[in-house]
Amino acid sequence: MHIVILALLLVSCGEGGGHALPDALDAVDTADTTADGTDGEDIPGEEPVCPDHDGDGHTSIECGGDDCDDGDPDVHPGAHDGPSIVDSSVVRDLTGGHDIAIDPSGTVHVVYLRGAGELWHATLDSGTWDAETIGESGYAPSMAIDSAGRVAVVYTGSVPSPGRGVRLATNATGAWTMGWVQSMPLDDPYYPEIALASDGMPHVVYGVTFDYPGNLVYTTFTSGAWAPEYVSDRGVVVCSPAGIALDGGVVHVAYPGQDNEAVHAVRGTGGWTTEVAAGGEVGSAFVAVDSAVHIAYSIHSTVDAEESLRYATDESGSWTDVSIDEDVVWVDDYGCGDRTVGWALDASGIPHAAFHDDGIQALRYATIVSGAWRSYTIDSSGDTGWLPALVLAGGLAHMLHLDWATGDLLYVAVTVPDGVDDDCDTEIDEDSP
Ligand SMILES: [Ca+2]
Ligand SMILES: [Ca+2]
Ligand SMILES: [Ca+2]
Repeated sequence: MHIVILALLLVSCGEGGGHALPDALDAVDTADTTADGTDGEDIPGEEPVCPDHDGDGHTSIECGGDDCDDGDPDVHPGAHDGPSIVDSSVVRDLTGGHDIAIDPSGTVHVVYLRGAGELWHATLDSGTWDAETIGESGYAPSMAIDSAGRVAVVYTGSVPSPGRGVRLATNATGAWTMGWVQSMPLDDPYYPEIALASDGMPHVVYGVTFDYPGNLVYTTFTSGAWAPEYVSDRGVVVCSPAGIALDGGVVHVAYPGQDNEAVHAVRGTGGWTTEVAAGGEVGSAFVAVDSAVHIAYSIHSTVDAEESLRYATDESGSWTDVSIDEDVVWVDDYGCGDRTVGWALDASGIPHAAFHDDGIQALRYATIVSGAWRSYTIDSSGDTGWLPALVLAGGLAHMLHLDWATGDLLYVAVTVPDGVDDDCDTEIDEDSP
């Protein structure tokens, strides 16, 4: 009698109407678990001895297997743990000086120099870079995009045309227009960095004079004119890059001060106030802001320096600092005033850094994973990682960097470490892509 019932069940399954068995049961129950002399058959209602519910080929730890998450097929021994490269391309050959930003629709924008310093703008469209010339020459561009998708680029103007000084190019009207932020002869402006307020208003910081100590100028466009003012009386290391970030209407700037410290300056209603965020032979400093201030700074030295990239924050109520990557040999060697760290905060307030490691001539990427900094080698294909720029969007860290050996401008996007131990070795997000 039971033979008849079994036959009816098998027919029922075979006719495929209403009796679907779990795929995991089909895939993994390869043993003769029913002691009926047949391996791997589908037995309705019978669970295999040790299931692989997510079908990744690994049975769960609970029944003696090694899958630490049997509900996620991407988690199992041997899985890649850490960021993964999801996109990469050569933007352009033979460039120098560049920046990256992402508009509200998620389109990646880059700006870069070609030839004798002609400025170009390109967007990434289905794996292809659509490039256009901005129509002017300059160097050291910094780019920002506002909530309406309008692109603004500040750069140092070229001599003899358009002349020395800080320029602003914007496509806000649909075509590129250029104008002076600061022309000579007020000192000698150079290496501007830009941040845009949510209303599109540009806020720019740049260095002036080549005499030590130089100084730092902040300006914004109010009442129809640029209104430059000195950020501080602490001076600034000659031709060192500074960073700017906005927190609502409050402007934050970080820079290396005249005593080689990392300085944090805030523009409140009463003007500028400055404080020392961290000491050391600081060569460059970059700032990002949420409810706290987050500064990345490089340690400049004439010899290879350990801990040449550090992080300072006032998150705890007072300034603390820590090494971002204790293995990095050198991040600070490209030349006068060039960007040494790509620096951004994600929506959770976690900082992310892109930088060049001269020890291995590679682009490195670092972020805080489970409370500690972790670094990854992203591109060691040539002498890569120079002039790193970084922006976060869509769960990815998008980076732009230069291969010094070939002159190629390179773009790469990686997944942000997810805090999951994907390979079940109890260490979290430890692998480079
Ligand atoms: Ca499994
Ligand atoms: Ca799994
Ligand atoms: Ca792991």
